[in-house]
Amino acid sequence: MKYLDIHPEVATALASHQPVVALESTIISHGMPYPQNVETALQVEQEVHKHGAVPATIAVINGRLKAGLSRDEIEQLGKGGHSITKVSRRDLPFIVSQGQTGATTVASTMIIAAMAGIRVFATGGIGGVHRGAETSFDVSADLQELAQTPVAVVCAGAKSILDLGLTLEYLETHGVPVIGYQTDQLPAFFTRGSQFKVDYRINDASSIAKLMYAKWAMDLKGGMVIANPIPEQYAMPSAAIDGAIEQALAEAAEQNISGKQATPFLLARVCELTGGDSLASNIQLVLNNARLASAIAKAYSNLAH
Ligand code: PSU
Ligand code: MN
Repeated sequence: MKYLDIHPEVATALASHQPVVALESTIISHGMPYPQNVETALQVEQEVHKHGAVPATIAVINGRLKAGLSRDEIEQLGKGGHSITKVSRRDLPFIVSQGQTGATTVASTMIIAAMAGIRVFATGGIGGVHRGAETSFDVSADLQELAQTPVAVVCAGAKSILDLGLTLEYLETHGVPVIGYQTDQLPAFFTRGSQFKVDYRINDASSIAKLMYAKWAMDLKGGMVIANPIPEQYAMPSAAIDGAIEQALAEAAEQNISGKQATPFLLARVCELTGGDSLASNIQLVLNNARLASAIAKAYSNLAH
């Protein structure tokens, strides 16, 4: 593909059917503060390596779609923080054609992963249907991407800055399976459960790989959500998190924050309001997702060739 650069280590792994795990970069620039964002991004890559897969952190650098970043590029995205353009599907043509740099969301990371031939992607939380979407129409492009692009997204569910019930309804409408890894409930990012059920519970990585294989062998378009609860010891008390989320939502409404600013604003406010606690939990759940994604990528690479 004309605009795509695959990092040599990633290209070698893909050519020899070795497992590769895609990682996103909006979580670096907009999801966590500096310098923990850079430390975490590097640590997540190491965790993928340790678990037998090759990491491919994805972003757009000077107009090039990158599957696999250098240390300096990760540092640049982390230091830049909110001044880095957040790039989702609709932003790609502008950023690429103008030779600019941007951090990729779940949606655009899926697009670039699929172009490169990567089928498994680990992140923290996906975007979804925002609370009040019945009037704002704010539905993350991540959900439409899951409906059309063949990548399995391993996440800790979604933060309850979103309407989790409407998010599940939207995914159902668009044919996106939501799989709970060793759980019956949809995890709510900082907490292991919620009042919502996943579609199917699967207890091991190789059965998840079989589901991926079956979906794509039937030519069903789109991806799937693999919801992996935060490890028990890092989960947060829901009262502390709910209070921070309610306050952040109220502030966003007061300040008329909307569109692509909404999610980064809410993420940053929840992080500030809960102090370092939520950041530590956030880091641990991403590492946990990287481990599961590596196991799934290994199992899938054994099936798929
Ligand atoms: N939720 C998180 N952390 C994140 C994001 C969401 O808990 O970093 C980021 C992801 O990159 C996701 C994006 O794809 O926010 C969704 O933004 P929006 O709601 O504007 O589509
Ligand atoms: Mn939105």
